[in-house]
Amino acid sequence: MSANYETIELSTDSNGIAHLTINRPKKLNALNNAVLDELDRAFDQIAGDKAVKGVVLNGSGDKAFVAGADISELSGLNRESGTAASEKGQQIFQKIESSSKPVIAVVDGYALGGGTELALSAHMRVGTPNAVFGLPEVSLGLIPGYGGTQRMTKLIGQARAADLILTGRQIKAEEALNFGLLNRVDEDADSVAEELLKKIFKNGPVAVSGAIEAIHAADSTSGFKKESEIFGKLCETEDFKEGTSAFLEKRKPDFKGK
Ligand code: CO8
Repeated sequence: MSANYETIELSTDSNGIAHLTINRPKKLNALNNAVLDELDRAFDQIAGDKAVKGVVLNGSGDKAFVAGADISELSGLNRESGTAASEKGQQIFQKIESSSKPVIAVVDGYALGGGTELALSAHMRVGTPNAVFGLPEVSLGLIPGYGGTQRMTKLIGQARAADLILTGRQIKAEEALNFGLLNRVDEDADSVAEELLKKIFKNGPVAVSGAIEAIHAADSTSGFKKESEIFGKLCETEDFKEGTSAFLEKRKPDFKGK
């Protein structure tokens, strides 16, 4: 498999497992436009590569899976570009979710905001005991915009999703496992993910693809559209400007509620 990527790494092992690593460790693998575009390309490449039977998705370094969308790129968004950015990310994450080859996210360290949303777009999640999940967008004057409001609610239920999305609090691996957000927790999460994939590979590939398609067939598209619209609207608020500026200036935000 060719590897002409700058922000991700992609290689395939002898078991047919593609290892896709987001590789911006100095920025805790934050999702900027370059990463999103390369993720999009990588999943096209994976779909067309007969040697690949499944995917392990992770982040480089031991501190973070992905610490969210790149806040320095978010801070310039307005209503129109915010809606468009949300829709673009949603489309890429939907491509991951609808991959006919099983995708398992391995989470070691922070999976925040868009990082949690990326993990949610995988078919399963395996964490190390250091995994931390959270949807802190409200602390920036925003909401999750890459499908998190939809997928989190579907996965763990409305009450738990509201707890996470409205408070923006972080949860550790054990609570994530209890919530059903993580499938497994293990020090050697990579190996556990690989073993899960090898077990899946023993089954009929057409049945596996059909099962993935059937599992996701119940998704409603109207909720995703609403998420993008609200995300875009929030990009025009003073609270959003204050929230993102405060993060970049390393201070606490002073929200005025407008
Ligand atoms: N974006 C940009 N840069 C980031 C991000 C991020 N999300 N997270 C970390 N970084 C950078 C830091 O700015 C820092 O850079 P530098 O060294 O140049 O100052 C570097 O990564 C290391 O981070 P810290 O020094 O902050 O490391 P700490 O160990 O002190 O803290 C944390 C780690 C707690 C993870 C902290 O970095 C943090 O709070 N990060 C932000 C988490 C966050 O709020 N994520 C949500 C972002 S919003 C989002 O994801 C929206 C998704 C939907 C978008 C839809 C449409 C576009």
